[in-house]
Amino acid sequence: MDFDLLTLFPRILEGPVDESILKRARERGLVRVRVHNLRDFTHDKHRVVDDKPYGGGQGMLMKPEPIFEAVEQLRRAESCVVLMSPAGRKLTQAVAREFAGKPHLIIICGHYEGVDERVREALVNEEVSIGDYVLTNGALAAAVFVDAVVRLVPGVLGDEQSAADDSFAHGLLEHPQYTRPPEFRGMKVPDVLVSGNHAEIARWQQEQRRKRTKERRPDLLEGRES
Ligand code: JF5
Repeated sequence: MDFDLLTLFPRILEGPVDESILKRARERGLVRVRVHNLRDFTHDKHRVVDDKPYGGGQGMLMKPEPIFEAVEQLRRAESCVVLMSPAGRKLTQAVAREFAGKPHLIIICGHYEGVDERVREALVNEEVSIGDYVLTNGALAAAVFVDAVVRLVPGVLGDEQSAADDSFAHGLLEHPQYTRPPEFRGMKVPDVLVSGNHAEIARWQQEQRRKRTKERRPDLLEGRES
């Protein structure tokens, strides 16, 4: 799977892209990620990427020309052009799964007060929000989006089970987990987990997932049977 990220702040994306699971996925040839500085798609002496909004109002908008130039250079027949913006579809695990099936994503990171509307009208296929809060910089939102999508690409996680088994795969929160030592500062690992009774353990974990979800995220239980 192939990602092209368009941003005014490429260094914000270089850290996440060059570390950990994403780094390994790239080294294994499972994903390709290129980060582009939108300033490199300007032609004027001062490499201007923003301008004042028509009709007044405070703040600056991203100019359409560098974004159009970049997308037109990078786009292929199978590309999906995504704009990171608080006005987009809310990112959920289901949305991440949907995007993990696409061969090429071109991701535009919004900055300033937003982008010229003609970018949306003529270039953008999907607008994605990572949540209802304000960021100054769409590159941070893009890093989150790419992370959520990449880990769902087949082969990226060492153990294929890790993606299948984790939170939201069941539609529930994860059960409590413990590692050694069996007692730490007077706090003990629940007896059932050290019992060796695997049927009993599985039942306990399922019950914990249900309880924890009911208490903390009842919204996740709406419209589901168990
Ligand atoms: C941004 C104008 C975009 O991309 C985001 C965002 C996504 N979810 N929540 C926030 O913010 C960056 C800033 C200004 C457009």
